[in-house]
Amino acid sequence: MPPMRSIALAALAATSLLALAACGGNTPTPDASGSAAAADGAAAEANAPDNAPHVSVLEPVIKLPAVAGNPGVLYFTIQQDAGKPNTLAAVHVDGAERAEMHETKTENGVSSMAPVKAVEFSEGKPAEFKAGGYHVMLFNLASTVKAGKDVEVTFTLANGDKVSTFAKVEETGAMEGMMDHM
Ligand SMILES: [Cu+2]
Repeated sequence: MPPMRSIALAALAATSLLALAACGGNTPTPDASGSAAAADGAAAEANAPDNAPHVSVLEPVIKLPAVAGNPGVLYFTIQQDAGKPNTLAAVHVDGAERAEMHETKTENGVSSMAPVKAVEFSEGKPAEFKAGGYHVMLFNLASTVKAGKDVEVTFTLANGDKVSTFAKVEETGAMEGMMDHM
């Protein structure tokens, strides 16, 4: 009896479609909230161990280049109040295409600077990034990085921990700029 069978199949198919439609209508709400909650939980878990314990960054300031188009520079002090010594391995600055740690050295009255890959600091021995020593050079600054703004800076330690803060953006005097980066 083929006709009967077709009807039965059609009925079955219709039931399945209804069931699917019902599911389709119902599932998105619990699914979406469920996955959002899961994502929040995962983000919180992923972030917590990343925050470097006992490490803080003092007085971060970005100096704009005296001549537009030249690199800017980031100064700060990174310190810790407890725990094992740390190593600063990388710096990221929002709005800078590239941020490089440099060290300026003066030998026989001649200053030169070279990139450095890591700078150590420990309890009681902060690493100071300032004119004439360590500094972070900022290449290809976006137009959003301008005097008076606060720009997010993220410091990555060799162990993978991170510290984020905001640096104040300031103009650089012409002489100051020339002395820092001949
Ligand atoms: Cu430099």
